[in-house]
Amino acid sequence: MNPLKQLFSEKNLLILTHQHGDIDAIGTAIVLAESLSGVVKSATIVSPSSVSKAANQLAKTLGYEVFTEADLTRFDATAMVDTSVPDHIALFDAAKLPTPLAVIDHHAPSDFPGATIKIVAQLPSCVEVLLPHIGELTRKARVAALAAILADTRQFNQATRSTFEAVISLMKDDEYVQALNSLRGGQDISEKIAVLKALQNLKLEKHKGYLLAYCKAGSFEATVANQLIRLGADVAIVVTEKDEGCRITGRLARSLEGRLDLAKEVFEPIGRQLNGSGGGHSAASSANLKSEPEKALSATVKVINRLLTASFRDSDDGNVD
Ligand SMILES: [Mn+2]
Repeated sequence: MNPLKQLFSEKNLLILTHQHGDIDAIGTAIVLAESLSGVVKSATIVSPSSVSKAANQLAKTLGYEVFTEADLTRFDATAMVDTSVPDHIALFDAAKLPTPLAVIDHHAPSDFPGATIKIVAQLPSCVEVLLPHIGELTRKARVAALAAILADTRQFNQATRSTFEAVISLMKDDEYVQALNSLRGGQDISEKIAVLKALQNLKLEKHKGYLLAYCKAGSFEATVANQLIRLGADVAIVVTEKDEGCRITGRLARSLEGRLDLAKEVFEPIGRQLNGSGGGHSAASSANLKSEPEKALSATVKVINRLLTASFRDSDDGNVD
């Protein structure tokens, strides 16, 4: 029996994602729930505070309900997916999560505390970390896994050779088409408005042929940043105001891969500098900060300017009007 099945045998399992669970987080949760069916007593997927519309849509299509709160006393085991730091689980206290606790994650650094088992690797999507640790997959699990990979690799933009190998093993029948369909129609009008309105205050800078695009958005900072990359930016930085500060998110195009690490060089230092925490991946990273959004944006842009200027010494830089 594999370690996850052994750990969770006969348990009432809480599968917890980061707050506002996205398609990769919820997709991974579904793959796990499917693979433990018949092993656990019950499996409940919880995305603290809220769940993204697209992820909720995927869950519904596959017959799963995603809860946004939970009574912890109902569970006697936890699987934490796609979450590297305890302050990304909002209303929950990491120290009070039911044990045994398995942490399944693809962030760096991943230091979620109290893990009984840690299944962590730096791969483009969280579901790719889980796949080698579970057996034969159901059709639902294959659709969920493909959707998670499509979403977190930004439709294969961040894919590696092993991503494609995983994808091939997941395609048996019409799973890929189902996964693509499940991603469509997930964006609601408020998300589209957030993207289009954010473009009104978009700023652009050029560093040796690379374009840095940044702006403030009302909401959906990750979607806005992804769209800026699609439109041609090499780096996109987007900030939104939150209750006690702001959330700032960055995305990198493949053109700068290996030359800039958003998590290590930008958002982790910014997190320390501006009373918050930052992390993620080299090409997709974010920070929650107790700081004015404008201040956070200009501090982040300054760090990136410095890094880009340092690695590409030539002139021909500056604002683009
Ligand atoms: Mn993820």
